[in-house]
Amino acid sequence: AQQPSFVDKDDLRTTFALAMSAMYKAEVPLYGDLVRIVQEVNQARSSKDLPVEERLDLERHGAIRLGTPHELRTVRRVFAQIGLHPVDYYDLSVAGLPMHATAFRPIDPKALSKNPFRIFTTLLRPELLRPEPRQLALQLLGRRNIFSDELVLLLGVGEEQGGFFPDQAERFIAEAMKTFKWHSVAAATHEDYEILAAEHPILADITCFNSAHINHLTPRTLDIEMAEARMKQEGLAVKSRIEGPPARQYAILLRQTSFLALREHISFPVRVSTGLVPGSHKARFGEIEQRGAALTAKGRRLYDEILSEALQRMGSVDEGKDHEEAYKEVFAKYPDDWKALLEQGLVFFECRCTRSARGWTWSGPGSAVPLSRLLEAGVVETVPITYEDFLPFSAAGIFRSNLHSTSGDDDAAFEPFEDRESLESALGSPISDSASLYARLQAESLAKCANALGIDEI
Ligand code: OOG
Ligand code: NI
Repeated sequence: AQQPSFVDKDDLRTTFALAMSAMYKAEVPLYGDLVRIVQEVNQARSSKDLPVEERLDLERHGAIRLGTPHELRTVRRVFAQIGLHPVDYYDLSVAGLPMHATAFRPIDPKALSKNPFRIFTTLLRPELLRPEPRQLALQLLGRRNIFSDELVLLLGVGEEQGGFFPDQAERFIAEAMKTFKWHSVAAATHEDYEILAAEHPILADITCFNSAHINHLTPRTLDIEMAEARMKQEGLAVKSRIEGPPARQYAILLRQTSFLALREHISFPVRVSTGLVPGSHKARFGEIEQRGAALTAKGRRLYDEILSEALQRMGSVDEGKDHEEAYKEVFAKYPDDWKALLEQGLVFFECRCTRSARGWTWSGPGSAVPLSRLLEAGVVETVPITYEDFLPFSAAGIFRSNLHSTSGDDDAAFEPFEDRESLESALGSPISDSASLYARLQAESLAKCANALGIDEI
């Protein structure tokens, strides 16, 4: 008989995402409503510009928050089994959050096209906390174990074998879900919870439970404005604004919004007896996203410049409609036609030969042909490379909308600084750079076209 072979990692990622989606819908019924709204909006929009195999009913990302280097390293190993790898470093301390992050995502284009599901993963930075809450946080984190014995065992087996056989894969997914599920009984007393929440609401979320509960999942919408309007119509409490670039002709980067985290009933253990006391906690929400072209370093610099100017301008006008108008007005400076984006080197693109490439020969001097000439001749076309990553400012906006603090953002008790090395050392592996990944895709597509056209270089 034929040996059963390993389950494909991309397929396993889809199984994982589906399991997570089912679990989250069961845990947070409102999230099921959000998915339905997004599906209705996507159906209402013509889908003519969608690649054929694109599966819109699959979530595009989720997020978890971890407490210790050991947790992050183990999660990295779990995610590697479903084809997810750390890409890009996000410093959230600039936004007053005592944490930094990476995004686990598929890296190669084939894997991305099969299923681009990713998980934004933050790690607590205890060194940014004041000594007392820090000590309490570390004490709570030190005594918790968010991985089942079975999961750790399977992980070792999967790593040694180089994959999972179908029955192992099934157990692996079931055990992994335990790490990310919600616990309605806290692992800390109410007093400890309050101390940590007073230091930072996110700190209580990270340290007071015996799991790294998934805090949101995010389907992709074809029309974020329409989806936002429908969410409001149905009475969902929607975040005050859509993060990222305003609506444009040519979508760039990432736009996102969400319904706000729900206040949920939680029981807290009592120190001196075996009883429980009631309380509540806010962590979980539902988000939607719309993605556009990845930007080059130059394009990103321009985006960041305009973003900070737009935010400043927005801050100087009254809340409400004018607010968004001011934001949009500043962003009007960002070129919004494909030719300009391309010519100014602001976007990453994939080069493809057209049908006219057949039989075409280069009659000019030399054998390196500028892209512009090939575009003029109609033998190649350029298509945007989709941005697969996150935006630190938008992420901070999502975080902030879910913390009840009404104050500004500068009330943090620490000086912000980046610390990529310590995140990499916690991971036990280097973090890839998204810009190099996009640049490589672009270069490979150019080389392939040059080859097909019989020229040395484009
Ligand atoms: C993560 C927030 C960041 C996004 O889409 O930018 C994020 C969190 O709340 O833990 O998911
Ligand atoms: Ni998100």
